[in-house]
Parts: sequence; C-alpha cells; structure tokens
Amino acid sequence: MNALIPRPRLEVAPGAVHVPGWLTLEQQRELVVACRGWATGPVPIRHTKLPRGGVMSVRTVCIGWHWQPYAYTRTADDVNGARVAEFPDWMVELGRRALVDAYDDETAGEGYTPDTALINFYDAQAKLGMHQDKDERSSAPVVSLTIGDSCVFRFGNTETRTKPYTDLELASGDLFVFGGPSRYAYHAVPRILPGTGDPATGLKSGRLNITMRVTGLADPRSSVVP
Ligand SMILES: O=C(O)CCC(=O)C(=O)O
Repeated sequence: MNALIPRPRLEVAPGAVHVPGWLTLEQQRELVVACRGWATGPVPIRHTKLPRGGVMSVRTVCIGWHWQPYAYTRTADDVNGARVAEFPDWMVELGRRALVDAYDDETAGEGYTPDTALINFYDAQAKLGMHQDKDERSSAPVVSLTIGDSCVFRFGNTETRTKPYTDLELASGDLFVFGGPSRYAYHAVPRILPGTGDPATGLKSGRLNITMRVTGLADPRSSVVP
C-alpha cells in the first residue's frame, strides 16, 4: 500500500511489525463505512459473552467466520443464529498488501488468504486482557488495523501473560502484523486514549480495530480443503 511513500517499519519482535500511518484517510473512511454496515447485520455487533458469565467490554462483529470463545462457526449461534457476512475479496487484497509492506518483501502476501476478521469497537472505557489468538488452525500472520482513537497496545511473549512485554501506541491508520515466531505472542489493549482520533475518518469517538486471520477451516460449501 502507499507504494510511493515508504513508511517506517518498526520491528517490535521477530515477525511483529508496526507500520504507523499505513492507511490513507480515504481508506480509513471506506473501512469505517464498511464496518458500520457489518455492525448492523446480518449479525449485529455485540459484547461477547464469556463462558464463565463475564461480558467483554469491547464490542465485536465478525465477517467470514464468527468467533465466540473459543471457536469459529459460520453462523452466530450466540447472537441471532444468522450466517455472518462474506469476507470480501478487497479485504483479502488489503491483507496481502499489509504483509508485503510490513515485512518489506514483495512475496510476503503470496498465498495469504484471510477468511475471517474480528471487528472490534472500543469506547473510552473498553479494554482487552492479555490473550493469544489461537483458535485458528492456521499459523498464518494476523493483520491488525486501527482507526479512530489511539490505544496502548501491549505486545508480550509467547510463553506467559506477564513481562517481558512492550507497550506501544497504535494510532489511526496504523498497521500491526504479527506472524512467524510472534504469531502466538500474548497481547492486550489496556487503555484507549480518548479524543485522539480524527473525526474526518467518520468515527467521532472510540477506536475501531480490524484483525484479519486465516482460520484454516474448510468452507463446507467448497470441495477445497485449505
Ligand atoms: O484491538 C486490538 O488492537 C487487538 C485486538 C485483539 O487482540 C483481538 O481481537 O484478539
């Protein structure tokens, strides 16, 4: 993306790269419009219920496959039973370009076909605790995009939820990719920084985060096993 303007790439850990300002304002606006659409249906955005009775403070809607703790399904059985929206080809393309730019390697996007995205909306109070993304059967990288308010993003290690970790700020338009040796690193969003977003993105307040992933699950309608 933005092939004419080289972006700084900050390697936070092997395989984990932060690319500040990766999305243009126009792309952010288009993503906000798309996410607003998905937030209304076919499965409405919701606070995910946890198995022990808790409720996540972040609100989430999924496309491609629906995630609920701790599995992916095509239908949102913990919401309204509807099949989630299709994962669009343009987003596959965006994910591929994200890998090329993050890893500064023209071949890095080859064969990368994300088939789910968790779209998270954080209000000023929302947070996400230390966790690993490990419900996917594929170890392909996770591509994460931020729009709206900045956050403190905690990126840890693959062994424990505790230190060592790095706290960094993810701002509107930033890309963060974690793959390879960092694919199963614990990570968290301890804090949103309210009022830091640009309303020109279409988001007046709060933070939108999109994480694209490869589930590694077979589409029951397809005869192709990934
Ligand atoms: O909001 C973020 O930057 C991270 C989201 C995340 O960790 C997740 O959806 O699993």
